[in-house]
Amino acid sequence: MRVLILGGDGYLGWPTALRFSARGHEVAVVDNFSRRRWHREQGTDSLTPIRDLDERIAAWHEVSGKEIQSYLGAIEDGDFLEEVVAETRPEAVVHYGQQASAPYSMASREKAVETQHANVIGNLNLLFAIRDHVPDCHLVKLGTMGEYGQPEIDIEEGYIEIEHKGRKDTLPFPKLPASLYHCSKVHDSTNIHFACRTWGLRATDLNQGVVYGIETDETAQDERLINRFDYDEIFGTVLNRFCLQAVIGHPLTVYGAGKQIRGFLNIRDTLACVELAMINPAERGEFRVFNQFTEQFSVLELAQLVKHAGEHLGFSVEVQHVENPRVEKEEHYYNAIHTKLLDLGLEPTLLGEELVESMIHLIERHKKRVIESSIDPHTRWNPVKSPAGQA
Ligand code: USQ
Repeated sequence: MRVLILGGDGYLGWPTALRFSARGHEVAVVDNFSRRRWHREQGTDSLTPIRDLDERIAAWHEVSGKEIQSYLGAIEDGDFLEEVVAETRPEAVVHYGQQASAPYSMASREKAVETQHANVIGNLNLLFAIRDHVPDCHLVKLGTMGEYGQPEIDIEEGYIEIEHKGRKDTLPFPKLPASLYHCSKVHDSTNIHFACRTWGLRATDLNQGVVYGIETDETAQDERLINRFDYDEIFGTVLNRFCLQAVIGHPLTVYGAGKQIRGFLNIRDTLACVELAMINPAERGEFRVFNQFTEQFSVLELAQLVKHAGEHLGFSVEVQHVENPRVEKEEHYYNAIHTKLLDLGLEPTLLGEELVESMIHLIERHKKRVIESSIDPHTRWNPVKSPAGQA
């Protein structure tokens, strides 16, 4: 298949490009290196020493004999993106090319605007490019479980059948996004759904949970193919952060009570899910939604797991409850349905101590690169401290 991956230099985009290339797909990637730039601006970095995209691609060619084409530019530039789509004529576009950090989007007005501009406009440009050049192409869009929030009812996969005043309909599941980043993903879903209904495009929105892990089969083949690993308060996700904190002797930063529950998945399963969606495309006119995670955990359960695994390896690990910088429910009902990817054949990689220990080993190899001042949370959802209460 001809596949175009937006955000192909990123944490998920790079290993996806390698996996698809390894499996014989014709892969082109687009990136504007914004994640690298945001790190430079805030004085942080990936734990792992990632190479430049050109160097990574050359190394992959050396290792596998396969080519990956690259395009450097911002998808917010509609003319640029249109040219890339017209030239590559993809059968599938995998869209990861977004600002994906909730804290970044809450740090200032400028960063909120930047997030929504990059995400919403980039996605809109993509919809037009697909409509005008490759209308049969399948858009596989990375969404987020955070679009739904934590309602007091079970979360369905995208749609819910509602009976209201004696009439019934199946409608998009209600949304309660948890940050201005998560809001941008809701806006994207609305726009993609509209494009499917109106222009007959085909799309799958992958509402993904929180990803953890570092390596995939392909990135492990050569040191130059290594994946990025973020652990700072802005770009690091919770389990990755806890593993790193255990290694350097930093108390695990549980925000508030720690009873917040989220869906989680291993990075290898992200790639498997995206591939399953891609090779089983949506119908023309269909806006399909999959909930993409494999297990639910509370933050505290993860902290306890990392503490056990860390202590088993000889680290002394303390779990600390820090004041929650976010406005979010700290104790809530959570049951999200996630059967559609399993029905397509997903075989989940389940989280256990062994997996955490393997992450700890990899982190240990690079621990000299840790910038410890970037770990504690400083970005507050509500710096004004008005009585807004819980999300
Ligand atoms: N948390 C802690 N301690 C930390 C970091 C986070 O207790 O040191 C808590 C947060 O308060 C939150 C939960 O862990 O309740 C998850 O936070 P996170 O930073 O791991 O993930 P989140 O901000 O929700 O965003 C991440 C990705 C985002 C993706 C989302 C999926 O950055 O791109 O969309 O996970 S989901 O969470 O399902 O919305």
